[in-house]
Amino acid sequence: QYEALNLETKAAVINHPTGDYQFEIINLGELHPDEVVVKVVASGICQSDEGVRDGSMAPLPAVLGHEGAGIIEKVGSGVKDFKAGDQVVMSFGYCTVCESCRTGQPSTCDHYNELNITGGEHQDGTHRFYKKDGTPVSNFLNQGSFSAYTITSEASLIKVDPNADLRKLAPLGCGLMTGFGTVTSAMKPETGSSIAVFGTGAVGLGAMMTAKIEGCSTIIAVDIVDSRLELARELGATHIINSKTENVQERIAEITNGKGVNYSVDTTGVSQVMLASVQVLSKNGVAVPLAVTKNTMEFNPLGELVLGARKLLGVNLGNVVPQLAVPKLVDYYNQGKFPFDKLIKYYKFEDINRAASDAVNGTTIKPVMII
Ligand code: CXF
Ligand code: ZN
Repeated sequence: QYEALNLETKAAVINHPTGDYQFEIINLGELHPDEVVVKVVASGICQSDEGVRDGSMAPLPAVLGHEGAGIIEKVGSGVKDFKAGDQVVMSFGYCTVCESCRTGQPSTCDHYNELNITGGEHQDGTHRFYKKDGTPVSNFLNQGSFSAYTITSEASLIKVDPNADLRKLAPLGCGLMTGFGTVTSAMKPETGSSIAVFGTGAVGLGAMMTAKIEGCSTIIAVDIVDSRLELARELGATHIINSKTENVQERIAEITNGKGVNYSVDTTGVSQVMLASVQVLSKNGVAVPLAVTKNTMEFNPLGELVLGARKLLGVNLGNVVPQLAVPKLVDYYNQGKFPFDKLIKYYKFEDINRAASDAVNGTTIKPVMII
């Protein structure tokens, strides 16, 4: 029915819950009118790729990866703003026509889940990837960037400079953008505000670099690894707290003259830490829990939220329009204000299993694979 591509690709496939990435040659499906084929140049690994390796979101077998960048190989018949040869960063997918999409809030698109979370099956039942025996293979966040070639839709593409270094820009489409947007779109801090960031991964550090740009004057990094806290300080934290050796509540009270922080972000997903991120808030403070976790946060709303008029805010992917956010991050990077390259360590695609375990145990903040 649609355009057959007859294109095969080398992909890192998850076949079994929490199993290793296994390299396989698989086929690309048909190209729908709003879609493009991207020759993937590089892909970051995001913690949520690791979180869904158990098949809890995209059903297995799956090609994960959702921080890809590459070169457009071919465009579908309905693609308007891109052509073969364009350099692109990829982000999440959205329908472009629902009310959320039309009002600049694509991360709450009516079709967000079916486009991004549940494996990328089209409404007509077709898939982006197939095994040689015809078994459909899921993608994740409309990308499946752990593959030499992938199919995505026009809405997931952000055009970047033809001379840009795609290996560096690849990770901008998820974690860093989430940290950035959480501050600029959801918190919108007044100049001179205070913010505490729990966890110094790409999301947390992205939030801290952005808090500095936005004029927050107290930026508190909380983690359990001293070397990461030092990096946080280098990237904008005015105070660092090692929660293994220090009492976080007491230290934050001390730093804020007993008031608490105006804003907090949790990127750890650890129950007590998520709770602490609410408890350190000032009156009218805003906490944003960002981790992809199954853990719960249990608290008494009267004590923690009502008295004090605090807010707990859900923010998906920074509540941004990726086509606006990513170019802004590139500009900030070029101005030296968002030095996210300090988080990156490059790996060969063949070393994806090592790169993923380095991300999970924290030895690498942002692994980027050269595909
Ligand atoms: C996540 C947010 C929750 C659903 C999956 C994707 N964001 C980035 O990794
Ligand atoms: Zn992600």
